[in-house]
Amino acid sequence: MKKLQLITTSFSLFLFTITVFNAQTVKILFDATKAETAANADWVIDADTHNLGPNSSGVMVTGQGNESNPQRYPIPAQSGITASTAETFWEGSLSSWGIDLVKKGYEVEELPNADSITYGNASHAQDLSNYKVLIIDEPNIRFTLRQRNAIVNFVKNGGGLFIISDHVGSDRNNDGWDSPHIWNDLFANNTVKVNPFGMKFDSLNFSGTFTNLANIPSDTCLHGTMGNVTEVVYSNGTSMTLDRTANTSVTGLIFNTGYSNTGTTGALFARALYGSGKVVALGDSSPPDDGTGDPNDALYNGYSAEANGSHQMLMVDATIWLIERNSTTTNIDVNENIASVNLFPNPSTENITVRLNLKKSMEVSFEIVDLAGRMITKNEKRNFDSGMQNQELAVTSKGYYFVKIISAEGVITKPFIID
Ligand SMILES: [Ca+2]
Ligand SMILES: [Ca+2]
Ligand SMILES: [Ca+2]
Repeated sequence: MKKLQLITTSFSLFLFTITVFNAQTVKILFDATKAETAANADWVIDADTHNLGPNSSGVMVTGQGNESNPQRYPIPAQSGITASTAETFWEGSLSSWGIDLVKKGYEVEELPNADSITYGNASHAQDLSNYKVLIIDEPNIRFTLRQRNAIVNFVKNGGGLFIISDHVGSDRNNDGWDSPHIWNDLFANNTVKVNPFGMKFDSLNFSGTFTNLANIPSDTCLHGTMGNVTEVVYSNGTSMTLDRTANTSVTGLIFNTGYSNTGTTGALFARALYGSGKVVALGDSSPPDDGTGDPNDALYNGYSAEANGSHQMLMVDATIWLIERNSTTTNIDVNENIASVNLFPNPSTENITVRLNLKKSMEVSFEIVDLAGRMITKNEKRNFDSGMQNQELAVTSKGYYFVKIISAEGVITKPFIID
C-alpha cells in the first residue's frame, strides 16, 4: 500500500503541472463578423460599445443602431478571472460560457465585426491558424467561398469548430439568409469537400424539452468534466439530418422525441471528426444564452437556469472535446501503427501497468477516465524511447475505467477493470 500512496501523490503534482501548461497554449475564438448581435441576439462574450446595426444589405455598420460591437480582447482582462468570478465580469450573453472556459484554463478572444475569417493568412493577426477552436453562434451573413474553404480547411488540419444554428426563418439582419441556410451553404458549397461533417440542418422551428440522449457512457460531450448532461431545452430551434456516407464518424448525441437515439434524423446535438479536426453542432442558439448582455436586447438565461444545468455542462464539455486531440471516444486503437498497447494485469486489484511498444521515440501522457467519462487521473507528458516501455498507473477505487495514451500521433484508448 505504501507504494500505491507514493504513486498517487506523484500524480497529484503532475495534474497541477499539466493544467498550468494548457492555460498558456489553447486559444478559443468567438466569431462576431456575421451579425451575431443583430436584433435580440447578443452572441458575444463581451462588448463595451453598442453602436452597430444592419445597413440595407444586412451588413453590421456603426451608426446604424445600438447592437453590441465587441473587441478582440474582452475587458476587463481575463487574467483577472478567478474561480469565483461572476459571468457579469463581461457583458455579452455568452459571457458565462467564455468565463467558464477561462476558468478551465483556456484563453478566449473575439473576432470583431469589422474583421474577417481567414485561414493561412500570415499577415492577419487573428488568422484561424492561431486558434484551437472556432465558435460561431448563429451566423446571420452568408460566408464567402473563401471563408467557407477557410473554415473547412481549419478543421481538416486539426481545428475544432463549434457550430450553432437557430430555427428556420431567423434572419435577424433581414438580408435573406438565416443560420440553417448559411451553415448548409458552407457544407454544400465549399471546394475542399462537399458535406465534410455529414451534417445538414432541417428547415424546422420547434421548442421543447428533450431527454432522448445517445447511450454512450464514454462520450465526454455528454459525460465530461462538468457533469452528466440529461436534457436539452429548445426555444425555437431546428434539428439535423446526419449523413454517414459523407462522414462515417458523425454521431448524434441528443435527439428529438420519437427518433432513434442511434439514428441519423432528428438530431439536436451531434459531433463528427473530419481530417485531423473535430466539429460539434447544435440547432438552437438559446442554450448558450446566459440572459445578461446588451441592455437593449431581450435575453433569456438558458445557460444555467434551464435543463437542470445541462446546457452549461454541454457547452463547456463539448468545447473541451473539440480541444482534445482527434481521437475516437470508443475503444478503437487509432494508432496501432505507431504504438501497440497492452494492459496487465487486467482485471487488476490495484495498479495497472501500461506496456507500450513504440515504433519511434515520442512524448506520451496518460489519462484515466471512468465509465461516465470523468477524469480520474492525468499525468504529464514525458519522452519514451522506441521499443517496449512500461508505465504503472495508480487507481484507488474498484470500477471500470479507460486509459488514454496521448501523443502527438493521436490517442489510444483501452478499457480495464479494478476489482
Ligand atoms: Ca443584439
Ligand atoms: Ca441574415
Ligand atoms: Ca452575460
